[in-house]
Amino acid sequence: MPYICQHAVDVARIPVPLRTLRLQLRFLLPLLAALVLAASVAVPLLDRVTLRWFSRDLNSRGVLLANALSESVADVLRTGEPQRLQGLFDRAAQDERLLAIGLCSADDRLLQYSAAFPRDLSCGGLRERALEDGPPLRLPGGRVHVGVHEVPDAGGSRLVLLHDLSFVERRSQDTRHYLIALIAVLGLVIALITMVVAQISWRGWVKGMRALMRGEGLVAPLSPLAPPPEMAPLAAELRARLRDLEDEYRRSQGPEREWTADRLRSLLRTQLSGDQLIVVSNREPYIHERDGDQVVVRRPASGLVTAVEPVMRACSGTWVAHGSGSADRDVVDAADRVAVPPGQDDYWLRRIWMSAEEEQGYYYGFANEGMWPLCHVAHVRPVFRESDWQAYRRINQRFADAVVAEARREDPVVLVQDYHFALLPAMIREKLPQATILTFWHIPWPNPESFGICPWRREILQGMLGSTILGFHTRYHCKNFIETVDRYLEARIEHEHSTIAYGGKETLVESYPISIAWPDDATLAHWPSIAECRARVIERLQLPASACIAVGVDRYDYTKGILERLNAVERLLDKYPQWIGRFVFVQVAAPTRSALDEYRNFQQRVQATADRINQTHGRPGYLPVHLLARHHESDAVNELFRAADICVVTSLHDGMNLVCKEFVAARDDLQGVLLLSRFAGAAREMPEALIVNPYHVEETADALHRAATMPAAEQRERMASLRSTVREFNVYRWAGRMLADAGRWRLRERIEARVRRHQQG
Ligand code: ADQ
Repeated sequence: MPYICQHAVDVARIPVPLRTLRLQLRFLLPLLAALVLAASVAVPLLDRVTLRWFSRDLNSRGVLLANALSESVADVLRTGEPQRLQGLFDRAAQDERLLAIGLCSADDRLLQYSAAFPRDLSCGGLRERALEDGPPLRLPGGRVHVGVHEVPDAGGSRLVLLHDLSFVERRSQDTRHYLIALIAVLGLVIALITMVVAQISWRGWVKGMRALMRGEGLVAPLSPLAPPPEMAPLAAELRARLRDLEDEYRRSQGPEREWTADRLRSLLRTQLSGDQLIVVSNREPYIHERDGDQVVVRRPASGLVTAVEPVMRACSGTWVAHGSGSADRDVVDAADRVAVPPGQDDYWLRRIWMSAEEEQGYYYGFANEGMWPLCHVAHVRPVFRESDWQAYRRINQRFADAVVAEARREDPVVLVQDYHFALLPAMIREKLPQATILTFWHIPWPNPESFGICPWRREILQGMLGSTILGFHTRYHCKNFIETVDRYLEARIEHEHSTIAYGGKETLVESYPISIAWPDDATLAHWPSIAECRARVIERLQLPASACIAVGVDRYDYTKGILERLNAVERLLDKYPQWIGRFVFVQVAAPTRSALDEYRNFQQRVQATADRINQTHGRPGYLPVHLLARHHESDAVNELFRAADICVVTSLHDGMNLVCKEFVAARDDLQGVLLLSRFAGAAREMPEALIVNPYHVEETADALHRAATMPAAEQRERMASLRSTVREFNVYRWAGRMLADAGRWRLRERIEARVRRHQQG
């Protein structure tokens, strides 16, 4: 996350006093500007008001003077000797403010005036100016106020008083100085108060921010460390930002660098260093079987084991699983453990025992007659028996106890695998509240309506929500799960971040598309050539030399669409008879859950269909369908993939499907065509395959024909693209992304715990 680090460094580099000053300047500069503005408006206003006041004052004085002189003026006018007024006018003009005085007749003749009266002023002009109440008169000596006052009882004659306004200017200047000084002092006081308040609130803010950055109150909105109310919006914002960054980081963990076993190991060293890893699955990765007096080790045919085994080998730890082999008890130590893979001893396998009755209820009953058809839309009704449910709970508890017993510390990383252990996460969480529990659901998750028919739907959801991280193959399965929780539990869901808060704990629901380990150079060096593989398969199965070979490799399960693909093969031979004698379909079907009626019936139907096709279209030396209903070693499966022209994956519903990825990995010659069901999770990652609806026999038959006739160049183009996808989106990436998310989660929880300790201490 270079972006945040860079940002944090920039801020931190600015010294604290400088930062405070910068903040205060942000307050002070606008304040200063406001004060200057106030002064520039107030001073001229003040000038105008002062002038008006003094004008009014001078007018009143003028009226008083006119009244006082009225008798003398009337007397003088009566005698017709206006020069007698000269002495009176000169005395009156000695007043400091009165500049000059004059007497105008009713017809605007200047009758008498004091010495300083400007001679160029006319009585009419002065009267009009006084009437208009205009601005002061500007004379060479300065501004002058003109007052014209009628003298009572003097035949309409008027006294003209010219007042010197320089004293007004002097006073107004004084007032201006006082005002500016006042504004400046006021500004200083406000600035001072602002600085003090800013200082105090900055410190408080910084303290609050530091607390938030330490995680106090950020951790969870309901935690006792919740931030003070004023910080709450900021905390929420920060929390959201952190989540966004986490999401961004998660997304950025994409295609940039190839995931390898080494990279996964280094991730474990850096992000989960010293942490204990425990895997829980029903199926064990190695089965010890008795064969006469010998003990042989077998690898089960399971997508889950195929995916998790490389992770375990990369990071050691303990794998807890059901000990199902006939010699399993003979090889374990006193703690029911055996080191595997045999001869390499990379990790421990801890075996859990169960009686046949318990296995019947937990595994065959609830898991495979209940959960499996419930989660797969394959039109097989789930069966829910109370006794199966009780066995399922009991066995989940037994596995939980084993995990607790295997835990060397209180916070191991536990990888819970699949639908056999829906209750396990909450059971582990109860005993090891600090454990990081990653549950991966290898099969699809249905929509809420379909899941709603399960009588123990709430218990199952509650059990799964004991997980820290809950993984599915696709976003679509995540969405279905979140909607199911929304429908049946009172939980707080954050769709944006794909989290569910339930019972005070949060679960991240995320998609992690599973894959295979991409073959390394050493593995490739041991593979026989394509031609050799083809020759061996042709020889072993007695196929025509020029046969077009299509293969299917599956567990013998009704969800895999084996019946549908046989129907499509039959239709191909009917519709395109040119293929009879040349097109061969080889189905490898590993027996699975044969104790269940549904499976036995299905396997019989498949066998009958294969027989029918062979009877209808077979010839001496040619069988269109080869049904090999037995387990094959991985080398044999690989040989078949390399010999084939077409690989057919027609699952009716599949979480992911690894067979299609194994086929692609096997074809380093860039030849071969993949036919892939649109109902397999893998279809979302592999659009270069021929995508089919397996329920549509005609469409699938046509796709087989198209695959069989596809030009080599087109095959190369499609295969090259498929190979680059599978190579990049390999199993180490699947595990790496999940474990990296777990690492980040643990880091977050450690910080929370530290903050809590810090608060309590
Ligand atoms: P499965 O339903 O077991 O897995 P899948 O993903 O196809 O299905 O894996 C089957 C594995 O078994 C492959 O590795 C295949 O090579 C191997 N296999 C099949 N038939 C075999 C045979 N006859 N002999 C030997 N090996 C055989 C579940 C989900 C899938 C999901 C995986 C992994 O149902 O959707 O892809 O888990 O999450």
